[in-house]
Amino acid sequence: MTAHVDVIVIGAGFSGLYALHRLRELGFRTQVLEKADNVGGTWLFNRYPGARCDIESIEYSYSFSEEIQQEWVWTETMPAQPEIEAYLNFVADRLDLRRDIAFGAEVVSMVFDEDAAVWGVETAAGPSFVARYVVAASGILSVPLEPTIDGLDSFAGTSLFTSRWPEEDVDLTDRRVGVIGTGSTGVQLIPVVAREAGHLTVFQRSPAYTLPWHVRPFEPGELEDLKSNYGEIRELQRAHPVGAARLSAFSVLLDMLAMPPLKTASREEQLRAIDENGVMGALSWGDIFFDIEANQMAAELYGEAVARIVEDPATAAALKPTHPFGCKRPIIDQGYYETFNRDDVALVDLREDPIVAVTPAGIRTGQRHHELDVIIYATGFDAMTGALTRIDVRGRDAMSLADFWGTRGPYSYLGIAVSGFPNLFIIQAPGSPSAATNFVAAMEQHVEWIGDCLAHLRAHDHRTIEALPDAQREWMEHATALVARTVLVHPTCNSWYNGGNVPGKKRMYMGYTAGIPEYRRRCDEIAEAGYTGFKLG
Ligand code: N01
Repeated sequence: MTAHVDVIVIGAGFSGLYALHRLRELGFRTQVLEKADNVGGTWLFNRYPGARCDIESIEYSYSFSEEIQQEWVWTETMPAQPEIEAYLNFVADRLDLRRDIAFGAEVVSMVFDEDAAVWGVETAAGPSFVARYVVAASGILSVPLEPTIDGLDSFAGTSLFTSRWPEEDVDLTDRRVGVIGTGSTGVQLIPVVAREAGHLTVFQRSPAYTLPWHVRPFEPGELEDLKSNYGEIRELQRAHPVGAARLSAFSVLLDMLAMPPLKTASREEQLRAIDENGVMGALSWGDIFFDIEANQMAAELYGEAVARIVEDPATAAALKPTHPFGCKRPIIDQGYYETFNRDDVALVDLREDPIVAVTPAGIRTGQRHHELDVIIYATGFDAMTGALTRIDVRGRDAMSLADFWGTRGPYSYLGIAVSGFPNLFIIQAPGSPSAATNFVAAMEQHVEWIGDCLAHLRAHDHRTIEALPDAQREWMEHATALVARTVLVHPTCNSWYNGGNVPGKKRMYMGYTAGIPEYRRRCDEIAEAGYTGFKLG
């Protein structure tokens, strides 16, 4: 049976839930298709020990509803995964969203019917849908990157993946655990696993830059005070380039830009910086995002700061990063480097001693065999494009979105629409601010802009909207020019920001770095001028 609706929304994470609410309010018959059995998106699957957001809870939350922001009670400054999952469930119930969400409904194909100007959407379980519009709220970090290591399936112990961590408790007590991956996920997980496991071996390919951060419960009355001031907090957040005006992993980067240059700093000044501020002091220089030599000097200083924390000189040296700081997403931690001072934690530097294979009893590197009971993979995501390229999306002339992005690169217009794919809106596509900002703030702007756009199309009897190729090309040139002078495009930078973490993926920086307010201004200008750069049919 095929159901007919106005809009299909793919995904019931942060964006899909708000899209459903907004579009329903505007009077569109909207159906959400969610592959999981509950709401939450990436915050449902990534339930590994230590999972936590690195933006403050009062900013990493919906701003569109005064009732929700007053009623929900956050317990900590930066929320842990269980609290975010509970929050999204609360929102789904509070707004009565579940009645329009089909769970266990994984979208496998979407074909645009040019004559009828509608999308035909098929799910793996069978039910199909026809809708004038599709809003892909399928997430920027929702498709795990499965490592391709020889023998991975042969392991006789327990294999765990951070991106699909089991719901039931995992007992690591007295077990020999190996962790592969030292990005944001690994850096959060490693100190927690070290406290629980009998022995932990960290298999590190690229050492991380990570800044220590104090996360704490709210003091009595503190959250109430903040809530009484929510209007102002949201206003400041809205005006802030990263969509988070309070201290966050992103705002720290912006603060660094305002610091004096490292290249002209004396040795005394450099040492004072790490005396006073440790690893943070090593990186707090204004020139390191634009000058690769300054960046390399900062990496050296960072290594010195790490060596002051990590007692074993060989381990400290192995923890010193070699890629430019800033070219990967910033990371904050709670006790990461201190973890390596434990007797029951070992570090394997895969640059010196690479993994050869997973064996039934552990991991074999070039130099030895590491016996393990549990292997945890924290190996990242096929970000930004991965969710949609795993669906067979066919636009005009049966053009495949996966083929287009795979050959041309991850192009879009405004990070929201792709030429050749009419009536498809993508929440935070490549070319949108998401990657370098508070995702929730960036996403809310997208949902609101899309809602207004659909209302405009309905009011003016349009059946289609499609990005024009020239507008798309100019947008990507503009987004690319913004980062051209920065270390973000340095050739040694392999990150989910540029697809460099996925073998064979077309490499291109996928964010928009002029900040959310500037991005919003441009989007609004385009809408007010009658959706310039789009063809309305
Ligand atoms: O993924 P990553 P992540 N053998 O890609 C390594 C968000 N997030 O899940 O760098 C050995 O950063 C890989 O090594 P290398 C946040 O946006 C947010 O950690 O490719 N190693 C790297 O060390 C973040 O940026 C929060 O050399 C292998 C690691 O795995 C994004 O999610 C918390 C390997 C992957 O790091 C992704 O973070 C968590 C292999 N075969 C996540 N394959 C917060 O809000 C990969 N690696 C705090």
